[in-house]
Amino acid sequence: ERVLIPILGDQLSFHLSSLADADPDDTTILMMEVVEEATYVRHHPKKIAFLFAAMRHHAAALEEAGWSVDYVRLDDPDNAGSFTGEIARAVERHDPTRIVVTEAGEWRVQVMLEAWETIFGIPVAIRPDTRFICSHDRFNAWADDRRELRMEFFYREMRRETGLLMDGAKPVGGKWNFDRDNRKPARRDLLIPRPLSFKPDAVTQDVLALVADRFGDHVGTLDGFDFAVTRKDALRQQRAFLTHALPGFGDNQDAMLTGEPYLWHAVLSPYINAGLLDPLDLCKAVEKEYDAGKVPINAAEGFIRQIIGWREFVRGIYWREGPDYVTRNFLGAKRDLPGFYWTGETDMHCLSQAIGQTLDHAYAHHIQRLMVTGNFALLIGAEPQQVHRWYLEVYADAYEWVELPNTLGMSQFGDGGLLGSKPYASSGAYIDRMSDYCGPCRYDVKQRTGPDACPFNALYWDFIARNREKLGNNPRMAMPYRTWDKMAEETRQELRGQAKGFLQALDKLPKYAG
Ligand code: FAD
Ligand code: DLZ
Ligand code: SF4
Repeated sequence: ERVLIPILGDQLSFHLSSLADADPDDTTILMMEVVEEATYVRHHPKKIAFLFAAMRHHAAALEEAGWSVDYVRLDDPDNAGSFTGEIARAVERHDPTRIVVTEAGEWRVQVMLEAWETIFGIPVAIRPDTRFICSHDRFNAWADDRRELRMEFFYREMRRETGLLMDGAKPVGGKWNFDRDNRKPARRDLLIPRPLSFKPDAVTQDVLALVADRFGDHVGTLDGFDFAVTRKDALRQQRAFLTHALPGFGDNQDAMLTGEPYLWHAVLSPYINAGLLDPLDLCKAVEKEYDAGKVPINAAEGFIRQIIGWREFVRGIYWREGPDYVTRNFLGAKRDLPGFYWTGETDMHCLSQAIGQTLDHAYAHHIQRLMVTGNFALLIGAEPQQVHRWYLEVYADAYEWVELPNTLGMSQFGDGGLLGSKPYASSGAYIDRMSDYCGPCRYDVKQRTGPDACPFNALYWDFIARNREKLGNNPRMAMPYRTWDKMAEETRQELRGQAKGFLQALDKLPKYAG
């Protein structure tokens, strides 16, 4: 027999389910750089370069391990431009008796894989992606008999099943969650860790030239590209994180500092999501640091929760909710996302910092995504689908299965509360508490109205007031509604007038032309 095994760009792992029982002697692995994947949204050039470079290095590593790899480059003159088009050409070239593939990371591509059997008239086995800890069936079994899906309870089951940070049936340290010890405000520290910087080799330089030529008009800069593009280098970054940043991860998880994009974060998500690093191995390595007394429990637990809790939970939601999840808009938000999301040019310092570094590095950490860019989009009533598209474009770690629930669900409350029990909306006070952004800002975070007032303040109250019908009965929103109701009518009108003026000015700003 002749087996064709297509490996997609985010499947760059050796222990892939499609390869589990494959025999190198009768298998051809197919890897394809295709224009459709690079342009279905206009990905950040660093994201495309990372993926193509990682794909080319992975193909070489597979060949070294004895596999036959048929690698189709973007500049191949016969390149068909899409996954299905390339499968058609590969079927001609190799005349396979069957195709085996690991399931895709998004509905759009999964639908393609599911059509191949009919289109090509040969058996196509689509296998579960076993790089995740929780299978679709396992997630559904957990979710089916629950009225409300809460990450915290799902996470406890994953702790039990993996045995991570468990002391028999009990959580290590006596508590499941040490978040109370986390979330300290930002402090300047001379010892802020830095992610490693990897010098592009000849293969990566070729990719950088190709991406500059073909996708140089996408927003975001390619300059200073220094991502790891091999498993070996990704493991070096993992080690650097464990040694230098993990000990401070919990304490500083929500902190934001001007000019410091990474702080104590892992900066590993592009590598985990593309398959260069294994999430469970990483968690075991974190546990080992804790066991060795090198990191405190709040850091180890907090980090492991992000991976076996949040990461697995959002994936479960994505596949459970189905392909129409992307259309949800619980709050009926319709505003266009302002053009400055694609330039960083705004006098709101927090936004210019978060957006500017995103365009520079294709990275922002969680609190910047949630409480700065996400919060602002939520407060102005931006259409969740536009917000979703932006996040999918600009982050090197963005694939729909993880980006969509985080954006549309957690950040924009578009699903009405599947991901979080209340919207992550806040005034400028939160940003001021967790960052040093407000000091140099042109606006005054303490003022609510007037020309110098921080826009987040009036926008927050306007958001509360205008969404009363949808949010007024949410018990977790009782406090802000009580505060709003206690305000003098005149104050309420001033706040709404201030927000209205700001939104009118915002709507006159240039839109994104891409
Ligand atoms: P750390 O802060 O060091 O966290 C460690 C790891 O935990 C990450 O590498 C990641 O694998 C995992 N993790 C943490 N939080 C989450 C989460 N909420 N969901 C899933 N995994 C998580 N993450 C993505 O991987 N891809 C995305 O496209 C993405 N889009 C997001 C959009 C919005 C609006 C928000 C609020 C969050 C999004 N996240 C996304 C989650 C999170 O912001 C990133 O995983 C994180 O910033 C990656 O950087 P890091 O590796 O330094 O993470
Ligand atoms: C994101 C991406 C990009 C930019 N380019 C490619 C590509 O040329 N070839 C490929 O195999 N995969 C690419 N990807 C990743 C796919 O879009 C990803 O596999 C799907 O989102 C499904 O998970
Ligand atoms: Fe952002 Fe307001 Fe602070 Fe300026 S004052 S940085 S706009 S929160």
